[in-house]
This record gives sequence, C-alpha cells and structure tokens, in this order.
Amino acid sequence: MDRKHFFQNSLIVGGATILPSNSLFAASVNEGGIDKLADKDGNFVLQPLPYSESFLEPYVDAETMHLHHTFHHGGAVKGANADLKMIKKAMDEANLETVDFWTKKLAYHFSSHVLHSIFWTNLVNKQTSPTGELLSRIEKNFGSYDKLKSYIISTSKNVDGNGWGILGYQPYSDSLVVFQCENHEKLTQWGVIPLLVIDVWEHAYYLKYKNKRTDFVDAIFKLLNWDNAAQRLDIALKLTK
Ligand code: MN3
Repeated sequence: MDRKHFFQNSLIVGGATILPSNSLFAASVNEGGIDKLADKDGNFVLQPLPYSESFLEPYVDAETMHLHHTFHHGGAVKGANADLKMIKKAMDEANLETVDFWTKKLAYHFSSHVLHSIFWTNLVNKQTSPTGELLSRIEKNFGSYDKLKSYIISTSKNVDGNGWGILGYQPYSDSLVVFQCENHEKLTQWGVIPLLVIDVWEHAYYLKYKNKRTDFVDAIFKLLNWDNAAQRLDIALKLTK
C-alpha cells in the first residue's frame, strides 16, 4: 500500500487522525492519541480488525479470530450500547431500581470493548522486541526485558478463570506496571493506561489449544507487537505529562 492509499484507508476507518508514527495498525484505530471506540454521538462502534482473520496463522487460527472479533468483541459493543440505553431509560423515568445492574453491565461490556480494541493492535505476525523509551523504562522498572517477560507470562497464565494479563503505564507513579484483570473490569488500577494486553479468556484459544492456556500464552508472546506498545507509551506520556 502506498502512502496515499494508506492515508485514504486510514480516513475510511473511523476518520482516524494520522499519528506521527510508522505503525499502520495503531494509526487505523487511534484518533487524537486514543483508540476510537465510539462515534460522535457516543455510541460504541466495533472497528474492523486491523488485518485479515488469517494474519496470525498458525498461532491464532482464522476461525478463532473471526468468532472472537465478531461475536465476543462485537457482542460486548452491542451490550455496552444496550446498557447505555437502559441507564438512560431508567434515569428518564426516574426509576432507578435496576440502574446499578446496568451500570455494572456497562463496566463489564465497555471494559471488554477497550481491552479487545487494544489487543488486536498489540499483535503482529513477526517477532518484535521493546526498544527506545519503552525498553529503558522496562529495564528501570523490572530489571530487564527477560524479567518482564517472565512476569507477564506468569501473570497471564495464572489468571483465575477468565481475564487478561496487562502491562500498563501508571501515571501516578510514573512507572510501568503488570497486573491481572479478572473478567474485563476487575482487579484493575485507577489511572493506568494499558500498553499491552493478553486475552486469556477460553474463547481466545479453545478451538486450537483446548485447555492448554499455557501453550497459548507462550504462542501469543511470539506475536506481541512491541512497536505498538512503544507507541502507546509515547502517547500515554504525552497525555499525562
Ligand atoms: Mn476475548
């Protein structure tokens, strides 16, 4: 794809602002430095995958990719929009008996939308590794890339039930942090900006890896797009300085 077509396509995909970056994936889903998750009216929107469904073969099969993006991520987007409607309805009718239920649902569905949107851009079909500011912060906060790698892999493999392993930037302490998220919204940290997220829900791997989550996490680690994580760190530092 030449530069002109890249710009045109980026504009088609959600009217994205082009970032000062060579990352085609991130540019297609970012607007003004953050992921484009909603339209101008505040309705959540499912962006297309930033690559074909077979892009990550053989590590992630096309069928899993299709089901995951269309029905799991897509379902979360539909759910989040429905939750918003139910909250608005309850408030319009001054009938707040069930509003706590829909608020919890929204936290779940919206957080799923956020994490899946980041997850797709965090994957690429070639080996990358952290460089520049990201690498120096990894070394400062974790000792080395290898130590961080063991930390994230172990954290992701050991999520209780369904959830995510996450590397984020925590602006309050100006540091990188690793944590486990259960479901999509539990055990997070206020303020943290996700840089790299690993989906360890069974739906992410069961067709190909069956019950072997550990094999899936090891495979996913080969696909992590550290250039995208570096770009996300760059944006996080600009947004919070
Ligand atoms: Mn998922």
